[in-house]
Amino acid sequence: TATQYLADWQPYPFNILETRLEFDLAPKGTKVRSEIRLQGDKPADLVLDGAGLQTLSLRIDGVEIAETDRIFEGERLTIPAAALPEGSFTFSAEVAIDPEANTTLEGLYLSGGMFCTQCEAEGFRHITWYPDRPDVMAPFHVTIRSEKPVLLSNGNPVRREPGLAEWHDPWPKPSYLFALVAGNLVSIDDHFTTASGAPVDLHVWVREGDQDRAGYAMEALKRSMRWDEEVYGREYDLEVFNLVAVDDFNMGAMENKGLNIFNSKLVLASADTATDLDYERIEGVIGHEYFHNWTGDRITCRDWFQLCLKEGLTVFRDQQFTSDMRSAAVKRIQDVQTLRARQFREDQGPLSHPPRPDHYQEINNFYTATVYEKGAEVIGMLKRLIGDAEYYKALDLYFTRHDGQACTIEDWIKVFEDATGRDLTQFKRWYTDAGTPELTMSESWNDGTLTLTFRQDTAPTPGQTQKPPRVIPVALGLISPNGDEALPTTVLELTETEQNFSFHHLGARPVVSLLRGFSAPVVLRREISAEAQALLLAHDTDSFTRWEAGHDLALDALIARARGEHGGRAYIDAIGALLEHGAEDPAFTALCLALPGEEEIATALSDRGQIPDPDAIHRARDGFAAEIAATHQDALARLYAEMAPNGPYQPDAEGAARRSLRLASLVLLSHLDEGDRALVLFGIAENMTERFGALGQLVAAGRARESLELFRQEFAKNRLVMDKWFMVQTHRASPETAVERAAALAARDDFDWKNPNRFRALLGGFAANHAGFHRADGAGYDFYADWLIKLDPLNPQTTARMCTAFETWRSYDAGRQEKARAALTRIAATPGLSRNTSEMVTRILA
Ligand code: BAL
Ligand code: ZN
Repeated sequence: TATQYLADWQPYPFNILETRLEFDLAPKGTKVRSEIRLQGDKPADLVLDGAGLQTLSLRIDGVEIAETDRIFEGERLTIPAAALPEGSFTFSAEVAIDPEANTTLEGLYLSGGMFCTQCEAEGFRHITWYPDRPDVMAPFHVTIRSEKPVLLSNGNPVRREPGLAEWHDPWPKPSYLFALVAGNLVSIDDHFTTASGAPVDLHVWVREGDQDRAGYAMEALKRSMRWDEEVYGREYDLEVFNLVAVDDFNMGAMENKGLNIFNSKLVLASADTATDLDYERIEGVIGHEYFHNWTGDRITCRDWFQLCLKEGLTVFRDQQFTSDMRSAAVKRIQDVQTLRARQFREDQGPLSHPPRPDHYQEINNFYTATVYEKGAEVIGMLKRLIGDAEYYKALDLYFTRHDGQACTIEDWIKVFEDATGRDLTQFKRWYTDAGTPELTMSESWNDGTLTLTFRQDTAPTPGQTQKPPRVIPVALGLISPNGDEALPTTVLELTETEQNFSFHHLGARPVVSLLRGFSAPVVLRREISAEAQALLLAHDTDSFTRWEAGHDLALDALIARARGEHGGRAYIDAIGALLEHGAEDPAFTALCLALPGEEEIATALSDRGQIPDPDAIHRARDGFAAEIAATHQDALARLYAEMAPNGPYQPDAEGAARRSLRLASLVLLSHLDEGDRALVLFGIAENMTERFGALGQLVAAGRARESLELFRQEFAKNRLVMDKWFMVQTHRASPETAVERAAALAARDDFDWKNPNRFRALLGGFAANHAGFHRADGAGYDFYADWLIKLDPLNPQTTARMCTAFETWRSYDAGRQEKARAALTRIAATPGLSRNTSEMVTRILA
């Protein structure tokens, strides 16, 4: 398979003045007519992308192109320069495509009878011949003919009559931002007036019957629009904004210009069907897609190697948005948890790559935690280094300088250099170098002076052996033994492999509160006593490092216990103090009560040079939870009762905080009462958050049979809730029974495995069942591999992404490794395996 290299990028030799598309929609035979007006400065071949198209006609300025002037090669059509007029000309094509047969969910396809599209990254070539690359931008004019009542495309509506709609998008855009929707949809409607007074019609389109679950999405959209005006000075730029919920979707959502398409799970919510986490994600992703209007659509990427230019920045913006709408402290802790669980895992394994990769085989395999979440962390570091005022100055320059362009990371860095006068050459390594730096800190104390020595090391990653030092902003503070803050947050800027910093005139030796706010995506190594951690947990002024201190105490205890040693007294004592005032900051208390997951414990053991035993880890975690609960049962029971609903359900941060503490208490108490409380809560809960939380405990306790059946009967017709039903069973089943449970669920008629949400619910839930997936006899690997092999011919994108379940396989013992390797090898050897999955499995096995 051909590898694409960043170094090979060449500008497209033509400008596109306008793209006109006409669709005659039919499930089996959709006709697409295109007219592309091009202009070139000098003679060049016209190279177009197309895949799976039935080509009916190809013309230049209305004249059919001679057979000898159509050179088809793979997914590429070349018309030699000699066959093209000089200056400007029109290329037109007529093709037929088959949306009904399109199971890949890229290009034009059908979801529940509705036509919809997904073109990022390279889906447009499945619709018609086109320069399907992000740096070729054009205004689009789209005509749709169909009997479906709702016909949508990008931009503003220009004509509507029975069976026909015409849309014009004045903003030049690349093909990946094209979208079309045609279906039996209903909308909820609202309005927004931009800061400069322009009216915008807002519509959220859903299937009949789903309207009452779309209101939250609309409110989140309006909050996003206002926020981007207030914080970034960015206004919306069309007369209408359409947002459509689709049931079959590979991604979470897509930022097509003026016509965002969403996985329905990120739109539809009501108190009795969605959890607090669902609501928070809906708000965050609605914000994310909306913010792309400027960071992605108005300014896009020159090529797909630059994906993090739009994704890292837009994730950073959606994180800021959620912090402003909810609790910044909670959001930061959650984001770091996700970063470590997904991005660190990726960056420390065979799939490690820089946020700006320099080669790939299949771009869809690079919509990764590194491009997204690490891409956002890198911007957070920049902002911390230069300060807020300079950051927004640089962003203003970015928007004015690059509006309407397709840009690179170099353009982005240059904007910051020009706005601040800094040289960011070394900082840029965060974009080009893979791997998570390890930051080791040691301390020496001498007569009132504390000297900190930092050392940074990054292990080699695939294809990159040399790891020169990076710029690392280390935010720290000092906490005196009496709990007072001896030094408020200070940012040290590390630039060398090893560096010292001294702090003088200190009374007593303080404890270093290190990496406040998680100021850089690094793995920290330091010696710190349990007493010092307890001091930080009790007194640190930074909520992240405060949480981290408790988390590290818990992790140390779990590591010891997984090795068969004793441990955990320090955490149990420290938590006792925290619980006394637990109700004052319920969300924070809940985060401190949540024990590190089994996967995280396994990673921590590997980091310390040990081979993780999934079964021992599972037992250790269970045993520790039971001990914590036994010690603190009165306090936990009191919090559980105190955090009961005090009014009707509101999906806001305050309500979510109370419910999170109620459930965190329940999780621990369930280790003592064998699920008695969970059973009661399941029966009385009036919102999905509590209900689903209780159900999870019942499954884990092996007492869920009746509750699961009640739940299924109530929600059998609600696909999103039934996804939860599948997921909770594979995720929370006991490790010994997880494979059998998953297999039984997979055999059900309502396991609609072609629907990505349902597939991810069952298989993704199963892969997250650490000890179940990594069962010693390899049954988990085999089961999972069988399903990947089955899905691949239909949906290569989702299959490839789910291969990441295997990315840690080399951390385990020889027996498990052998079985994982066999499963991976079996996938790799499958005849006709997609390029997507083939690339992933090859990299994982390498
Ligand atoms: N651009 C793909 C979906 C997203 O990141 O918003
Ligand atoms: Zn995005």
